[in-house]
Amino acid sequence: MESALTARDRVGVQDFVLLENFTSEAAFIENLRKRFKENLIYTYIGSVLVSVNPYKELEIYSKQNMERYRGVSFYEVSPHLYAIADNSYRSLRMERKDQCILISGESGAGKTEATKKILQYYAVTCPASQQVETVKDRLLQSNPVLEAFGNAKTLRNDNSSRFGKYMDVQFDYRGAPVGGHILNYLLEKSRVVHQNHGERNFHIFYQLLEGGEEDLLRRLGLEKNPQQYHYLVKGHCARVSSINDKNDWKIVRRALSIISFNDNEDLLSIVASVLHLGNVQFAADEQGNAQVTTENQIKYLARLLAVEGSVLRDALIHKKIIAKGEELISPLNLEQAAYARDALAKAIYGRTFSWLVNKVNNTTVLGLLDIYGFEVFQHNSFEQFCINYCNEKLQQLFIELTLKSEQEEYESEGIAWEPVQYFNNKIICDLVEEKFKGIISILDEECLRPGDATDTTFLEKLEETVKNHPHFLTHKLADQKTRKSLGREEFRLLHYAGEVTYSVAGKCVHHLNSLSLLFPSFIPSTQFKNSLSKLMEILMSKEPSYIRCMKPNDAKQADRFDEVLIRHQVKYLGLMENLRVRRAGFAYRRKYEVFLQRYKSLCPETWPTWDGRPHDGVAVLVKHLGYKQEEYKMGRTKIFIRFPKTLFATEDALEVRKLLVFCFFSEYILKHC
Ligand code: AOV
Ligand code: MG
Repeated sequence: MESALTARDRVGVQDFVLLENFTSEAAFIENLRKRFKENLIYTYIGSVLVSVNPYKELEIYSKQNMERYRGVSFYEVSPHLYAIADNSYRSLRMERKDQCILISGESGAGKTEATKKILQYYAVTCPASQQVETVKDRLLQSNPVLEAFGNAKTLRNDNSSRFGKYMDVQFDYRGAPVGGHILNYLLEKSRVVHQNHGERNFHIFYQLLEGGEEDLLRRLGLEKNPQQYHYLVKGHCARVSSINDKNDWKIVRRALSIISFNDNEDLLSIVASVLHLGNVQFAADEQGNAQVTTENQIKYLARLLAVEGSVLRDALIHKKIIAKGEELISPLNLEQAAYARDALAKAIYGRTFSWLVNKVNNTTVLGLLDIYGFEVFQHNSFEQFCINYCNEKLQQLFIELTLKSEQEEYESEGIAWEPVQYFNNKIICDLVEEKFKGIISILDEECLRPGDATDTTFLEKLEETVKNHPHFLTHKLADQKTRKSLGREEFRLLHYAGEVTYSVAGKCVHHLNSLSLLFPSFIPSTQFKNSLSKLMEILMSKEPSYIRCMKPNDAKQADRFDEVLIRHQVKYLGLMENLRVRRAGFAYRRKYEVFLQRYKSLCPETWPTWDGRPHDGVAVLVKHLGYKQEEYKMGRTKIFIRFPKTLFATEDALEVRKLLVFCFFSEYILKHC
């Protein structure tokens, strides 16, 4: 039998707070590496779960394994998503407090997979009834539908979520799920009309073409081949080896019917119309005005969108301006018409997506947040800015709540609080969101200003307003050395996770104004900010659990642990900060009952049973074990142990004892059988 000591050597510790050298990043990463090698992808920092994407199927998600975690105390079983899921569920039922599970990490780290696995856990382990089965089905089946419309292949992830998702699951008094609600955030609409090299449009387009029955495609006027559609060829990779569009189509069709869409065909008509729209072409007449040259597409579009062909044609090549109460119609040039076409395609798709989410929604409370991860590309635009700001807010919430809960626990246990030094990223959030002088409010002000606002005036205004901010830099503000790395149409933010340079090109497009006429609910960035702050409010009102996902390499490969990449994520997920907060005082804490139950065999006075208060039993036990005064504290309901080595010594003693008992038994069996 392997001793506790050698096992620890091989597989590391299952909770980072038990690392002897807890301030060392190297020790942290070494522990992750050891565990990853043994396929142990989950590790705790206290109650936070750290997960490393295995990029291969592990045998840890079976129904039997789910049962192992059901109703079992957090620390009695090895770290797992299910432990977090079960713990939240139990707190929800016992303490009657709303819970939320926050899942973060970079693109491809495993957030969406984790969300799905947690939902599956609830679907299997929660009590059921006929009505509940329907709810469970809807909750589970909403996933393939939303993924088909909201996910796409990117360079980083073959199934990347291009929208943020917050999902509420409501449970009744028996703990059965009775409803759910999904909030979605900022779909990356630009993908509808453009994809970078090696990336695809949203899955649904390819699924429909690959899997759609012949007569369906005929009715929609579509050809099977994605190469026929301008909106599908920008990334030059319609086919991806890891994706089976034909099969996925079947799953999505089934899912759509389970969440009771009777009007599937209407939905697909709209999807098809986006493809047709992408194939609408223009030519310039003698005056330089755009004319539609692809009448066939207009014909299909008119039918699919149920509008007059001539009205649609006119709308694509004209703009309407309202000046002094009068409506003026003027022609568009080629470039403007192409822009209007693309804007319409994006808007149609975006609205369809919101409509879908509404349709999936029922009533509401256990929240699951799966949002896009922190992103740094070669070229970062407005969308990356919003995504990273969102992550910045989540990090702030994380630090605040971890500190808060730590402080509260010390207080409720009657133990003196020892302050912790940490980096508070509020300064960056303020830079983005402050009223009047934050980046978002300047952006909106400039973009919505009629007349002469441009990308450069936006940048100048920014420079003027936030110039001395330590987390903000532009070409003009930079020193000689850094200046070279910044373009004139860029600004750089020093996020908590690292530097990102954003391009302002195309931010202040005037088309914004014309578009908002077409679609009055067009969302300016302030609305994104407001919807985020509403989300933060929702999250603050619940008791949070955290899952921090990491990806082990950029090649999407199993068994490859790229230390540089991991170190980067440890840094920007703020894990060392988190560990420091958690280890500020005590490495280990357990309820007296649990501690006594586990170690009572090590002391003749507590073995086999202790009849008094668990608190007193533990006091007797640790005295017997020779714990020194400075090594532990007795709280109201828990014992707090300062150093891992104290606990390890106790664990080792237990191991020896188990071994002794085992030897004794085998001898007994030999003698008597
Ligand atoms: P993400 O949600 O964090 O990225 P995903 O959850 O989509 O990342 O994970 C990416 C891929 O990694 C999946 O498609 C799986 O192939 C694999 N994977 C992740 N977790 C596991 C697991 N526990 N076991 C096996 N394979 C896994 V993004 O949405 O791009 O930010 O925007
Ligand atoms: Mg995802």
